[in-house]
Amino acid sequence: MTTVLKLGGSVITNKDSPETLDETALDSALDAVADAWQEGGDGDGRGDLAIVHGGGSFGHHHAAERGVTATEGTRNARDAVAIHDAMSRLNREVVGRLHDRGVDALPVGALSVASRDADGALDLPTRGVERMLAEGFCPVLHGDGAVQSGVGVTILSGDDVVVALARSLPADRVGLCSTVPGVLDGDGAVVDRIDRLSDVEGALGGSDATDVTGGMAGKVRTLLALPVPAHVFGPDELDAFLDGDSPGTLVAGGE
Ligand code: IP8
Repeated sequence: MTTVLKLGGSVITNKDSPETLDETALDSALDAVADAWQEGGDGDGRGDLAIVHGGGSFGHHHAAERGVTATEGTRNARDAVAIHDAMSRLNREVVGRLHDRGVDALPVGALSVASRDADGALDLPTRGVERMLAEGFCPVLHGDGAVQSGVGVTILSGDDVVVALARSLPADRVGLCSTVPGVLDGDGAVVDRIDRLSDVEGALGGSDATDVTGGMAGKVRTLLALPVPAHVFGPDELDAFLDGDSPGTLVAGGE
């Protein structure tokens, strides 16, 4: 049973202040991950769990400062590396704190291997991640830059990494832990299930902090392209999701 879990950048960082962790939220999310990883697997204390984290106040501030988005690329290698380095600093925090909790986490950066064609179709080789899982490690990937034909380096969101992983591993369960308890309708209530974007498009606004990859509408559009159902839920439901429950919103595009 392979689970791909994304920890949203807004959950684990303070998005309003550059390169600032939300220590409490990060530690509590990683406690839940460590419990699940130690209980999972075939009784050997290791679960088939791949983690992806978003950019939060690490990647997005650096990307916005340099005018780089998911579609507007840069040909300035120094700028691309500055964005990647910020994400690597966040990744080191996540991986190090997982080690402190007994999880054999390994960092995986996409910039070196991921690419998009001119139409934006993503190629992310995942054989290494598959082998890490098979060897009992917990791969920790993140949103990053990725070279795109004709555009330079654009932003690759953690959601896109989740989709690529879920397709090629393949994943059995996908979860996105966000700051909200699910996808919210116009009245602020959690939508139980989404089968198509038109179900909720009117109710979805942009992100309320600097986010160069599209907020909740972009997230739902991306998840609808998944071959398996995905769950969007808040930090309080992370334990429940990792226990096998179905909290928050089910985005059922792949069913
Ligand atoms: O927070 C964006 O990942 P996301 C990563 O999952 C960068 O959209 C580099 C801004």
